[in-house]
Amino acid sequence: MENLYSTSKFLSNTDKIDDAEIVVFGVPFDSTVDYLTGTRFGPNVIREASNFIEPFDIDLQKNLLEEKKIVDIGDISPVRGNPERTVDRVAGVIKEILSKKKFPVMLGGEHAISLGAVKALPRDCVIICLDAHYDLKEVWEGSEITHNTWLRRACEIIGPENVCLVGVRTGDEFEYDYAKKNKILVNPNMDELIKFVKNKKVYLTIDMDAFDPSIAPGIGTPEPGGLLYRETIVLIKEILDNSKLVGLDVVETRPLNDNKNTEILTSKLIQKVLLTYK
Ligand SMILES: [Mn+2]
Repeated sequence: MENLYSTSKFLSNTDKIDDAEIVVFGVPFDSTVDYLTGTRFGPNVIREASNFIEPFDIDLQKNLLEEKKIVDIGDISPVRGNPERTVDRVAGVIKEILSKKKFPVMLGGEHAISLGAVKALPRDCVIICLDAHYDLKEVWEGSEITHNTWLRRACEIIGPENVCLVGVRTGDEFEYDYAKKNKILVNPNMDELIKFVKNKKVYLTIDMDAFDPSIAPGIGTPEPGGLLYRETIVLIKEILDNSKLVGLDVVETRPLNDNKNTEILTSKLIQKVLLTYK
């Protein structure tokens, strides 16, 4: 692994990559610095929150630390102001984790980093993206790789027909038209979703703004009318029961001074996925 440094750890029970089934790492990257961002602080607040959550899951009656071996290898140092190189670093690390037949969990960071995962995935993979936004803009503020454009770039790599968006409720007319014209599956019902993932390899990317801002206020771009926790868990369980999950990222969480609900929700969600995937 390249240039990784360690801060606090995500819930883990080994320090050795070779012993682990699940490899967690952070990417403290955001491209713009203004009051709306701060997702570069995401990985560490997610890690801290993970240590406040019981590893025993009452619904599933399983303890994550008894079920799976988890290592946290620290953060990839992002290349500030250079999303292309940051994405390539992400791709390199995820490729290495997948080549060791392990399950990558990436903590963001802004959503652009997920393009690195897409670059590293086997080509027979589909992507499920939970997001309030399409992220399908052609360019954004002169840049081709941003949190608003990364899924457009991903579609150019894996094909729009292999992309499913869940939780989308805002975008411009060009994104709307692109999704429609290219037959991207947007906000499917449960039958359509199961058909889409059935017996496929799936990569799951969760932008925390997919959730309603009332339960996840610590994100960059709040949008009313989002997903709630329990309905999302039902949906994710259906995805995992019907497919082979190959990796996960959770992005766009940023700390607020007076509210830790978002990082707690983020950590809980990751633990739920790690306990549920086959
Ligand atoms: Mn997004």
